[in-house]
Amino acid sequence: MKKFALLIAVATLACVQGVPAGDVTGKVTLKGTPPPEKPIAFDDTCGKMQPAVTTTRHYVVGKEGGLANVFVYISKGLEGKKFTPPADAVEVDQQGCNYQPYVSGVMAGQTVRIKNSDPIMHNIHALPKVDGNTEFNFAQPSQGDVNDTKWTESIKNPEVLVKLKCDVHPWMFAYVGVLPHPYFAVTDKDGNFKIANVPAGKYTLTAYHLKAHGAKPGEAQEISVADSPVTANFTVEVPPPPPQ
Ligand SMILES: [Cu+2]
Repeated sequence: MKKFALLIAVATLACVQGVPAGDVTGKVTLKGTPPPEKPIAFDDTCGKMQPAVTTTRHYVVGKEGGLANVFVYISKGLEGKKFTPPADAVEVDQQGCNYQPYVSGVMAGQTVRIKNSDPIMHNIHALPKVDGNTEFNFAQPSQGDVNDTKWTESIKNPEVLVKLKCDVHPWMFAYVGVLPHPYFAVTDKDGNFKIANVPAGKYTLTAYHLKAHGAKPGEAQEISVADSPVTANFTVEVPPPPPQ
């Protein structure tokens, strides 16, 4: 009898561990020539800090046209499934009078740790648009200030992307994608992304770039994940300039 119970336990464990899943990887390539980035008109204090970011980051293009800062996520196919937010925080740091990273992603309910690494005052002003997410605005006057609670108190619902800005320095912006599941990624400097361990199934995968897509939903493609890696590449076009 004991042996039988053990066999059931082993079989159950094997099933849990054996849920088929695959990594989804790919590259987002920019087609077309983006407008030149604008130099940031720093004030005296920030200019003296030799900031790492000195221009706008509208189109950050790397090797072979790879487009950085694209938010890639499963937009359909996970409805009705429940996921637990990761316990670790995603950090948004104020560093050299800019936000790092520029684009990031979290699960709804996950902490965004807001930090100030600069020896001057910044403030974080979140401007969500989705119902149930509320605006917040608070100052971090000193180097080393950290806040783990403002985000989780205010941003409870999925939203792609929540805009953050600093009211002290009008060039400072960051964007955070919020999803009801953990299957998303932001492209690196060469446009590559990897979404690990996606459960087997059929999904819509969307790639959204703030400047290229604006109010549009982004590029979408259907993917089918089984027990092996899936490749999904995207091409994003620079939109035509607005009529003069
Ligand atoms: Cu600031």
